[in-house]
Amino acid sequence: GGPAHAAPGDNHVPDDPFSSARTQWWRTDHFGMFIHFGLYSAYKGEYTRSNGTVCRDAEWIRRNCAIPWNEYEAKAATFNPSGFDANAVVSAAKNGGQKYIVITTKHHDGFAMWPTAVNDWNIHDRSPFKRDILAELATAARAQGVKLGFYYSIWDWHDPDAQPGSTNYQAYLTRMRAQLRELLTNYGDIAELWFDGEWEAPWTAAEGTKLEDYVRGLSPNTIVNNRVGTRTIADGDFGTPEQEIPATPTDAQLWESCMTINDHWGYASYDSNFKSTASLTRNLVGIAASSGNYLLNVGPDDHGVIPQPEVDRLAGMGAWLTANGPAVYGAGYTGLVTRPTWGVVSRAADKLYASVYTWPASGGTLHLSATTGFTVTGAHVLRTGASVPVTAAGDGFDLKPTGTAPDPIASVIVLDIAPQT
Ligand code: JFZ
Repeated sequence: GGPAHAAPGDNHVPDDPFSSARTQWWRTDHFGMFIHFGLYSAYKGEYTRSNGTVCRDAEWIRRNCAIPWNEYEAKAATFNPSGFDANAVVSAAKNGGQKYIVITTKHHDGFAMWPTAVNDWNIHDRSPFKRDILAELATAARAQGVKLGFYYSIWDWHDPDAQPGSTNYQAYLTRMRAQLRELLTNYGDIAELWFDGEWEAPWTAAEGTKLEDYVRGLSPNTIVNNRVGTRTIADGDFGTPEQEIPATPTDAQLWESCMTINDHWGYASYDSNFKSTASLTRNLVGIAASSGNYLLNVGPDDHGVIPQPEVDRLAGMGAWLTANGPAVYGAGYTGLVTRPTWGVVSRAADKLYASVYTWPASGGTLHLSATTGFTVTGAHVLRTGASVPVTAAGDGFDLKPTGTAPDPIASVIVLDIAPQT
């Protein structure tokens, strides 16, 4: 039987993404690292024109700053990110509690970050950097138990056959498939495939259906985003809200919200508008409590090194997760309570995890409004084990924790619940 979300006539989804064995680890883990790293990183977010004016942008810099292609290609000849350390990248993810990594293999500039045999617009053929960062990442990720996924832009500004009005678009699509075959067969298991740029002609929904069939045939266990098609609910395995936390959990589709850690995806040396560890952590908790995934981006610099403020924030999140992981890993939407003003509540089986952002003053109460009947048999602070008194009150329960907040980022109270009778 076809999955409930499939459109009529849709036969390219192999099974229901919710129940598929393919997605279960992903639905449990909730948290991944996005990496935007490409030739654009070499610009450090700034292009100085010959007349001295400066144009700022990150991974879109070639287009938005109208860098002539001959200049952009010349930049490739100097691109040597020799500081790239796959083990350090994977450690940064692992220390942050991130269970998977999705790296840009080819962004809209069309520049392949691996030694593709399909064309010579790649880091191996055009730059002095002769290493294969995807192979290095795959090895390091496997060694450290982190999963690896690939971002791949369908939109390609560089390939002449991919341009609007192309009379030879199929030739580009053949090359695209050949590159995807390399990515899905040369680097071990690929956990996730994150397509992008599907909104640009000449790409069509019909091509998306064929592409999804193709990648599933090559790698049936790879989780595919909905930008493979036209982001209908039948496209791929999961939706891709960008820079947002959907207000209400959706039962219709798996989803993964990708977000920047500052204000750019790719490296921009002047962008120090980093989100705080607390707000990043609360994003993760809020997303997990709505049964979504959080793909938090880092932007390695022109040397291939993740900026230290980004590494530090991940480490802070990881420290919080070490103490409070059960509120995120394996947890999801409660289906039992409304979201309180003082924090967010997630659930795993017979436990609720109340992540408290605003700890009550001495003698104060945290009220939880129930949307359906259930009982609470006990509660305690996850980090300290301190018991928390709970009483039935009004439309739900009152929690009366004592003392000061055990955790300034989010203090987790575990409620043991009994199923409604
Ligand atoms: C795309 C890329 O253009 C961008 O450079 C970055 O890689 C990001 C993750 O994805 O940008 C988008 C894609 C979709 C939307 C907005 C920006 N959208 O749906 O609003």
